[in-house]
Amino acid sequence: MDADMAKWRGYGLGQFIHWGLYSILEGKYKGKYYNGAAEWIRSWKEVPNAEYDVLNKQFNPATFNATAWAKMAKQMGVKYLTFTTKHHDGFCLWPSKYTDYTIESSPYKKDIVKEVVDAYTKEGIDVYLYFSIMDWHHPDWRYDLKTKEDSIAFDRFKLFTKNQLTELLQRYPQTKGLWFDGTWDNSWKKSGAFTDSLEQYLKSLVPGLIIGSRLRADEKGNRHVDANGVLMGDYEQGWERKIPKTYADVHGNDWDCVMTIPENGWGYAEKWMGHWKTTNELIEMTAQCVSLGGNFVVNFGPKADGSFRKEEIANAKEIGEWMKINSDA
Ligand code: FUL
Repeated sequence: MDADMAKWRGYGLGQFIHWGLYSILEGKYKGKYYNGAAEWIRSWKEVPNAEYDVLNKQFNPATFNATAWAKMAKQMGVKYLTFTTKHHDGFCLWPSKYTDYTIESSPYKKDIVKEVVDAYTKEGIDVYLYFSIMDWHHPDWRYDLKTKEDSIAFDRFKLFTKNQLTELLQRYPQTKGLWFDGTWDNSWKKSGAFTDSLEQYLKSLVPGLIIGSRLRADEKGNRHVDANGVLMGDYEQGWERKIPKTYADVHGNDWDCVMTIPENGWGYAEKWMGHWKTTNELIEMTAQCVSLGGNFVVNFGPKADGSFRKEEIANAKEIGEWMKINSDA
């Protein structure tokens, strides 16, 4: 709906949070550091899946306080949050009734998505749910549909996905939108008709729901446009860790850019990759995105216990001081 997109256009600054079982491993396994994004460590073949998939038994974020997270975000000046309900490893931070691999199976037990949605909404920060279509844990997930069995399994997976998304929107009706990930494999690309109908269906559940372009995988590149070059979804969701330079780059679309503070890696890692961006760099990026009509979304990767790295806390505080003087909200 127009009013919802008008609000979206005015956000300017957002916060992304990546939190899950990968946060327990901190980017390393048996003392060896994973040379990739920490949240991808399960796909590092040296971590046996059987060992990764029991990390839920250890997830018990003692110091997690959703209200404190939301207050930090408020002080930072962010207008919306995108929160990982389920990343590629398939672990759900809400008690989904469609799989056992959820927060309910952890010692923590409580519904983290609810705590986050409630706390941020209370601070007046809109909440968007990150949802990975790719699911390494689910037996019916397929990278490609090569056999009839693959197609049958993936049909079950599509239903599972639809059920989980329905569940999320019904449990958290305050949700403003969905940020999709893990849609690049052939199995999903071959499910175009399903994704089209899924998008319409989700929008019918929550009037005004905003859906990023990545739900619908395109055949060629990552701009998620249809055969006629028309953007799929409500906004362009392809700006990851790079910022458009000119108006021409953003094709006149609505868009947001999501950014890691280190060079790469979204989940918590003991040793982060590359340069840790300074507050000034993050502010310049915010200004550049806003000047090109987009929103800038800074990622945070809390530790498994729910606390933030001291560098992140400092970035958030300093950005907030700048926002207080330089933004009109
Ligand atoms: C990517 C994912 O593969 C990363 O792990 C991260 O979630 C980033 C925001 O999107 O596609």
